[in-house]
Amino acid sequence: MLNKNAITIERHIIDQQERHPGATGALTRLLHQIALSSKMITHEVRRAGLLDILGDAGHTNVQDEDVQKLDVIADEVIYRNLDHAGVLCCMASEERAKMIPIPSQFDCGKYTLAFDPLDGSTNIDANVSVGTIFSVHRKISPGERGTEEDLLQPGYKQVVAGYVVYGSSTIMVYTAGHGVQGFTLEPSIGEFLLSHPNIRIPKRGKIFSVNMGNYHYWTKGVQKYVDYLTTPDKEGKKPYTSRYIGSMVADVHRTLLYGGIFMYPLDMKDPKKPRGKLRMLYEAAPMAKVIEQAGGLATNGTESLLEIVPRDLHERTPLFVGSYDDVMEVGEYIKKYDAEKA
Ligand code: AHM
Ligand code: MG
Repeated sequence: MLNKNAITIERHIIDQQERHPGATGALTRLLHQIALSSKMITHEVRRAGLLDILGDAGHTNVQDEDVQKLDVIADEVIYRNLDHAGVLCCMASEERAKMIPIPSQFDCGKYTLAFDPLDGSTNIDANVSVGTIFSVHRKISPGERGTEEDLLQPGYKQVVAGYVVYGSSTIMVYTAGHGVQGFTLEPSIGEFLLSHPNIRIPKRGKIFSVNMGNYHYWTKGVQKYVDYLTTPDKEGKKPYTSRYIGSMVADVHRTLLYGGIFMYPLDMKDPKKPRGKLRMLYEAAPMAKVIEQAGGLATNGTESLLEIVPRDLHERTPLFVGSYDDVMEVGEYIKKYDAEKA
């Protein structure tokens, strides 16, 4: 039996809408459709070990049917749940090179959606947590249909941002600009229930999260910072411990709950072409919005991730997100050691 105090995501979203008397309900509908998509993706992810689902796109299963990769399935689920809802004017997905228009037979709405349907999907064969990331902006271009201009807006203008972790349970975390709420999927009734109200990230943490295999490709500032985190202090104590799943949604979710820092720094392997890995629009910006709404900080090492205006849909960026003090501190190392190269 459901506790009478349990708050479903539907009720929570409607309560929020009622606080804004002029609201049309479009955002409510959009969040409903995202929650619905994540329930459907949960269903697919939970079957990931089964023969028909696993394997690369383009392969065939035992019945000689085409096998689709889970990230392709997740992309299709989100697209199909939102193309006809009348709330979006266009979409962008990690899975698709170009902007996704709303088909001409459907009405356009006043929002855009950028999403990573299944982040960390290279881990899926090992049963490691994966996630969906989403970012919503308000349409700014004058015409009826959406354009890239509507998607290429800075992160601070996001109306809604969030993610879903498909882990030991499915958790959806989102912000609509008034704090961060987390909902856990109760599988027996298929409802997301408010399990983490008003999440606040600790001001400083004790965990750092980064792919240490890339150490030699980082800038000096990042190397010095990680050296500092891993070197015992004068009393022989090592204040930080390391955790790296390699699935950003899971790594950021842990960072949000426990504090600390998650980083994907600039890669200097080819010094002429330094590059970040994570994508601004549907990976970095929404995570930055969630972290900052919870009281943390998100930068590219030198500037706020939320201030950056992406120039193309799949632009990449270095990323440092987490507890306010920890992200400030890495910024000080970068300023001190890398400034002359910037
Ligand atoms: P993807 O969008 O292709 O799944 O790549 C993004 C993922 C993130 O989830 C994760 O933080 C990162 O790539 C891991 O990269 P690496 O294996 O280089 O550490
Ligand atoms: Mg991704």
